[in-house]
Formats: sequence, C-alpha cells, structure tokens
Amino acid sequence: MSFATTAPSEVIRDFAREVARDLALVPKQIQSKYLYDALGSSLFESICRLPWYRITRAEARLLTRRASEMVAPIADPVTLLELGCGSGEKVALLAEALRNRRRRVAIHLIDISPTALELSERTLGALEHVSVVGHRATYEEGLRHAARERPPHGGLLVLFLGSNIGNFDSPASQEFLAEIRRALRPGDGLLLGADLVKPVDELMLAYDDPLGVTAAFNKNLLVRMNRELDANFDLKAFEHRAVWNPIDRRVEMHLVSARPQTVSIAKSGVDVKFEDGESIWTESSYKYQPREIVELVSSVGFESHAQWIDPEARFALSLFVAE
Ligand code: AVI
Repeated sequence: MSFATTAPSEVIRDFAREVARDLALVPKQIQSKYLYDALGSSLFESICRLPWYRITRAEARLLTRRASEMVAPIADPVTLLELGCGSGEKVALLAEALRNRRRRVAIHLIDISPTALELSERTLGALEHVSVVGHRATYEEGLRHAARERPPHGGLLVLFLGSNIGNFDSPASQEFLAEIRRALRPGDGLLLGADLVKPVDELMLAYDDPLGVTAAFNKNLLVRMNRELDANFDLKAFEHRAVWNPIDRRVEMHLVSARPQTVSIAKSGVDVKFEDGESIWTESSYKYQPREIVELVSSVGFESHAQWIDPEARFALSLFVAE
C-alpha cells in the first residue's frame, strides 16, 4: 500500500483558503472532510475495527441478514450506486442478494479516494454478474454522472451508508438528500445508514477510545496542516476531546489548545492566536431517533419503505422509495 503525501495543488489552495476563513470564526473550526488524507483514511479504517466503534459491524450485520428485503422493491435491471464506497464489501452483499434474479447488475462507485475505488473494484471483481464503473468525484458530481449513464429502464438504488449523513448539519443534510432525490426517478430507492442516540458513556468510548486511535485521527489534521500548509502546530500542545452536545444531539470532536500560543500557517497567510483551553471544532456526528430519519428523508420527496434496527449497537438502515 502506498501513502500519497502530496495533495493536488488546487486541493491545497482550497484547504489553505478555507482554513484561514474557518479559524477566524467563533468558535474556531475546520471542516471534517480534511480529516481524510491518506493517513487519516487509514486511521479511520482502524477506528472501524475498534471494539468501541460499533457502526461498521452493526451495519454489516443488518446487510448480511436483510439484503434481499433491501433490494426487493427495486425494478430490474438494477443499478446500485454507492456514495463513498470504502472497501466495496457492503455493496457486494446487496449485489449478491440480486444474483438469483439472473440479470446483470450495474454498480457505480463514487469516491474521491482512488485507493477506495481500486479496493472496491477488486472486491467486486469476484462477482461475475456485475459490471462496475468507478467515479473519482465528489458525491454531487458522481451522482450526476451516474444518473446520466444509467439505462432508460430499471431501478437505481443509492447507498449512503456508515452514518456519513451524521457528519452533515441539519440544513446541509436536508439539502444533500434533496440533491439525491433530484438525481432519481420515481420508484428508485435510497438506503440510508444512520447511527441512533444511545447512552453517553458508549458514545464517549466510541469517539475517545482507550487506544487513542480516534485521538490520532483528529490530531492528524494538525500533521496535515504542518505538511501541506507549512504550519507550525506543536502536536504536544493540542489535545483530542470528544463531547456530547445533548441539545443538538451530536458528538463533537475538538482539538484543544493546552496553553496560550500563536500558530503560523504560512500558506493560509495567517498567524492564529489560541487561549489556554480554546478549541478547534473538527467534526460533528449527529445521532438520530428512528422516527427523525423517516421525517428527514420523507421531507425531500421519498416514501419510507422499511427500517431495520440493530438492537445491540442502536444503528438503523432505512429504505426509502422516490415518489
Ligand atoms: C465517517 N463518519 C461517519 C465517522 C463518524 O462516526 O462520524 C467519522 C468518525 N469520527 C470519529 N470517529 C469516526
């Protein structure tokens, strides 16, 4: 496996500009998409294997047990489209459930990471009844391309899994779901994975794990800024903190300054002052009640078809059909 350490220059330019803008906000923040450079993506994969982070395994359990019900309402020939494909194992479970229909299944994979696309294409290569198209693109661009390339007949099932929806705030999640709906035809489906509200001690173990992997994932953002933006963050002078915000029902990740300090970020053209205890807010993970998921998705033109809940981890997969 190789770890690309240099991002393309336009990515670095946007990163530099957005960091300058968002560190001037109160509270200071950095968008969570910047957590995922090569090392960050690999740390996230490790998080998914931690005993305390249960989303990935809960979702795999539901998919393994209920995949045939999940594809049942989608008309042949089926196209599957996964937003953020990871390793391709989840879409493979759904493709496997379509095998007995004896029709070819087209799979579109959308991810900005070439490594994720390659890995998924390899996983799916073992299935002879599928054809796979990878799109190295943002979710929005990929959705548009795939919708244009799909056949005139048959249904499309969009997969948005892993509780990625939880990293969008409320207006952004609604806007993004509406964008998905606009790319679909009536009768197409959306399978949405979302983590549910659960006891706070469980959430804290998931987002501040005893092995420190989530802390490394969060602090890698400082490593990335030092490398790509010529910043001089002292890694020992910032701490990982996860907090449960009960009003907005989200886990927030922060990087907290352990002392008063000024950090220079050369490519952003800024010197940023931190008070002792001041934080950079790096991610929100919203947690839902099952009913809220149905209401959110129904509000943008979908009808709720079914919802499966993993009782151990409190995680839901919900299936919607475009009206
Ligand atoms: C990718 N996303 C759904 C993860 C989450 O749970 O919000 C990212 C993550 N952050 C900390 N641990 C995992």
